[in-house]
Amino acid sequence: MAELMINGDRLWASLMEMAKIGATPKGGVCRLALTDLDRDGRDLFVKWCKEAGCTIKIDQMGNIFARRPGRNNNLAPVGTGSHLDSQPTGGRFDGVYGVLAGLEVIRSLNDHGIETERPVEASVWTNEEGSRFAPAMVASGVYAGVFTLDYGLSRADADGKTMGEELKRIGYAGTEPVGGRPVHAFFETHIEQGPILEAEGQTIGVVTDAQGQRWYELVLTGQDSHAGPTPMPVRKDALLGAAKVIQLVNQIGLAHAPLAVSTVGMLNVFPNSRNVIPGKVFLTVDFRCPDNDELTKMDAELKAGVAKIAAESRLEHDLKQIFQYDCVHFDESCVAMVREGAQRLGYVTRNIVSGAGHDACYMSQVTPTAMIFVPCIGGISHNEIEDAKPEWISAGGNVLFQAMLAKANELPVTGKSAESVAVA
Ligand code: HGY
Ligand code: MN
Ligand code: MN
Repeated sequence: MAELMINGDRLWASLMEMAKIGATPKGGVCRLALTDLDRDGRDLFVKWCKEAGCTIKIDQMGNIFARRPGRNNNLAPVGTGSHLDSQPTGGRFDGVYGVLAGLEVIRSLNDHGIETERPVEASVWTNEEGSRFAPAMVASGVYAGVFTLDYGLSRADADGKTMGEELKRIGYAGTEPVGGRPVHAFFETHIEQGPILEAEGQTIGVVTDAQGQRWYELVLTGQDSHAGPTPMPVRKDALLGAAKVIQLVNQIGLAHAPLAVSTVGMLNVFPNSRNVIPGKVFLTVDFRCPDNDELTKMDAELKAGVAKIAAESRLEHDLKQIFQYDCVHFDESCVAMVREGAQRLGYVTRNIVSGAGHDACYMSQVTPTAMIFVPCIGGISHNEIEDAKPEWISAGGNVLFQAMLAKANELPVTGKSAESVAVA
């Protein structure tokens, strides 16, 4: 039987259409979570899904579920999806590729006139990036029961606006409960956001695992004073202390090479005036490693190192861990389904560990989950120049189609407790 394929040109065209929303000068996008531009992207996705015959449900964290009915709508659905929110200097593929690949599967099921046993759902997860509102993946985290709904809705941006207020403002404060319903399996398609697949000439990355993460916020407090008359020995220079912490964070990453990575991504200096010794600095730390024990050691080294630097520089310090999840091992039967589909379609394939976090990381806590990676140009992402080849985008969509179809036609295991769910 000729393998069923998606319409890659249509998927590419949808990606380019969505990329017009929040387009930035260097060819990227800026659609920060719950801004008007995020709303516009959501509205376009919902419009396309309705045109494809889906019903739409939105939960209290603003997660969107576009459902294509199956033969038996009492069965748990097969889900796929990712995010539409972007980094401030984000690209046209991060997140949105997984959202629109899910829509393309639904469009292709329609084209091929296929009725699946189970319903199929394409989803959009709120605030995956953790850029405007920290932490990352907070809405899929609420869905997975890792965060409470109150915690999620109370996340505030730098201006003190909360996710709850912004969801209401853009019209995506849904009424559906967040999570707590069976999902038969979940797949997320994503660009690798790193250099391996392209460098090795691979088309599909079969994602077996995702590395663990720890995010910290540090406030160093010294004393603002005049840059002229204040003698060097008596200064309490918070920015000098921060410079030493930035060096420490880099050294910790290097000390746990080759797998660990460490980043200081944000630095706010107060009062940030050229002739005032900075009295306060806020900075963020991002640790990642595919080994939980290494992350624990890095955590201890950070805490000890920051305390030493603060004492030596006569600074107060407030170091908080704001986000953490352990390494993720994806469901082996779903991973095998991705691998077999890719090989059946003749794609060059390799196993890979995800360096980035994804909503699939939290979904793996509530349902069998796997991810499909495709290369991106130069391995660059979280950058306006992020790019991919149309043939890669089509390949990932075809592998997703195979996996979703297989899972959507799986009948309940006989004898298993009734899996039927009340159709809300
Ligand atoms: O930080 C991450 O890995 C993702 O982009 N939120
Ligand atoms: Mn992403
Ligand atoms: Mn991202």
